[in-house]
Amino acid sequence: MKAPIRVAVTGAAGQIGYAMIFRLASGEVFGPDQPVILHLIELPQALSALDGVHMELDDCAFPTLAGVVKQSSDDLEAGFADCNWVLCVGSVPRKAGMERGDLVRINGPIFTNTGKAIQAAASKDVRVLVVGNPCNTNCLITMANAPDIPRDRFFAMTRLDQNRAASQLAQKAGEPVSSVKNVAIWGNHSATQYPDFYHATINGKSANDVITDTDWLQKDFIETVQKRGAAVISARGASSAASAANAALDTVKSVIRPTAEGDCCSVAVCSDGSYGIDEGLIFGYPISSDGSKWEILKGWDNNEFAQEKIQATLQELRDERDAVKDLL
Ligand code: NAX
Repeated sequence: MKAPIRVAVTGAAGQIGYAMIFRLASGEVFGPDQPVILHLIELPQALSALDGVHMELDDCAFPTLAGVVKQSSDDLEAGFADCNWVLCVGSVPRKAGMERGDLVRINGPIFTNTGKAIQAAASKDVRVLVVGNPCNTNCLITMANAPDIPRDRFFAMTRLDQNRAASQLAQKAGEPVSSVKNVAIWGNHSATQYPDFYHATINGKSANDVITDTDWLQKDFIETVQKRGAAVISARGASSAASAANAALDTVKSVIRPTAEGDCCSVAVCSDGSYGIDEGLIFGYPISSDGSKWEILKGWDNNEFAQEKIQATLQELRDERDAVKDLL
C-alpha cells in the first residue's frame, strides 16, 4: 500500500457529495492500492447530517479508506490541511427568480475564502476541481485567491455536459455510448456552452458524417445538452446528483490517467489564449493528459458555426468575470 492521499469534498452532506464520497473511498478513482483520507467539509448546520454520512462510510468497511476528517466550513484551513485534491461542491443553489448574475455574487465570497485557505493549508501538489455553480467563475475566483498555486491545477466541471452529449449522439446513431469519442464542450457550464459534434467521432468516423441530420445536430442536439440540467430538475424534482458526482470522478480520473489516442476530456481550465480566448479565463476546452501533465488540444479547426457559438459562451464568461472583478 502507498502512503495515503488526502481528498477534501466541500458540501459533503449534499446530494452530489453523498453520491461521490463512497466512490472516492472505494478505491475506484485513485486505485485499489492507494489509501485515501477524506476531508468532509460542511456548513455548521449540516454537520449532524455529515455524522450520518461518516457512519455509513464506516459501515462500508472500505479497505482503501484510511481516515475521515470532518470539518465545519468556518475553518477551511483546517479542512484543506495537506490535501492533494480539493473538490469544491458546496455552494448556494440557484433559486426561483434568481438571475445568474445574482448567483455569481452570492457564491463568489465562498470561493475567495476557498482559494485563500487552499493556498495557506493544502499540499504543495494540490489540484482543485470546482463543481458548485457557476463553476467556471467560482473556479476563477478560487484561482485568483491562491496566486502561489500554479494555474494548471485548477479545473471546473464540464464533464457532465460531455457525458450528456456522448449519450445523445450514441442514441441518435443507434450505437453504444462507448463508440463515441472526442466530444468537446467549449466555454461555460451553462446554457451558452457549445457541445462540439464536428470533432466527435462514432466508431472512429466523424459524428457529422454518421448522423446526417444536420438540423438535429445544430439545433436539437445542442439545445438538449444545454438544457439537460433543467430537464432533469423538471422530471426528478431535484437537480442532477448521481450523474454530476460521476462526472466529477470522471474528471479526476481523466486528469490522473493517460487519455486514449483519438479521445479527449472536456474540462474548463485556465486559458492560455488558445483559440483566441482571453488568457486567464476558466474556459471549457478539450484536453488530453499523460497521467501527470495535461494540455489543451491545439489545432482544431472550428468553422463559422462553431466560432459563433464559442464567441457567445466567451462573452458570457467575460460578463461573469466583470461581475466579480472585486473578488479577483
Ligand atoms: P445540495 O444543496 O444538495 O448540497 C450542497 C451542500 O453544500 C449542502 O449540504 C450545503 O450545506 C453545502 N454548502 C453550502 N455552502 C457551503 C460552503 N460554503 N461550504 C461548505 N459546504 C457548503 O446541492 P448539490 O445538488 O449537491 O449541488 C452542489 C452544487 O453543484 C450546486 O452549486 C449545483 O449548482 C452544482 N452543480 C454543478 C454541476 C456541474 O456540472 N458543474 C451539475 C450539477 C449541479 O447542478
